[in-house]
Amino acid sequence: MRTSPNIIITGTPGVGKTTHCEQLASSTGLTHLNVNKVVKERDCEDGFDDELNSVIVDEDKAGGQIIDWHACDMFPQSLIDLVVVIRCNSTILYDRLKGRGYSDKKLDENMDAEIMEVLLQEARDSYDEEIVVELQSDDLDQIDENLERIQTWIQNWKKDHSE
Ligand code: DAT
Repeated sequence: MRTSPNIIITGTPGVGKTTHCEQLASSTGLTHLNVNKVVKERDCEDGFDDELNSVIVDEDKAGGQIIDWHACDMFPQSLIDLVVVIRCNSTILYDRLKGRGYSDKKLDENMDAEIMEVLLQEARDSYDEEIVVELQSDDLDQIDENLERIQTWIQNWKKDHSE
């Protein structure tokens, strides 16, 4: 039985996943699991799903992982309490990705993914609709609003799951 929730923060590259996860980890004490880093460190492109799930299951049996990745369908529903899909206005996202030095091809792919709501659809296909929320991250005020909402959700989850 988890005493802290496991939360996925997903969305197209550049929407603000890591920014949200880092701030949430510091304000709530939950663990920021940057899957990009895990994948690189463990070189686990093969047998990927098993490796990743074992990280979540083993590293902290009490839960409390904030999973930061641009995909979400490999984590079983039984391990996940909330899926946050971060969204971004496409003009703003274009500037952010351009600023990262993405190639035109990579830019086009990611812009298409955001406009076509690929990650939102993946989340809705993979998890119960009541645990999937979509939050906008175009400006700094929206980050603050989102963080407040997620923090309140975490507090309520802990209250509901104590005793
Ligand atoms: P991701 O982890 O989804 O790839 P990120 O957190 O690294 O995205 O953010 C990409 C860049 O955009 C980074 O320079 C921070 C900035 N950013 C993210 N969300 C923002 C927001 N709501 N307002 C302003 N800047 C934001």
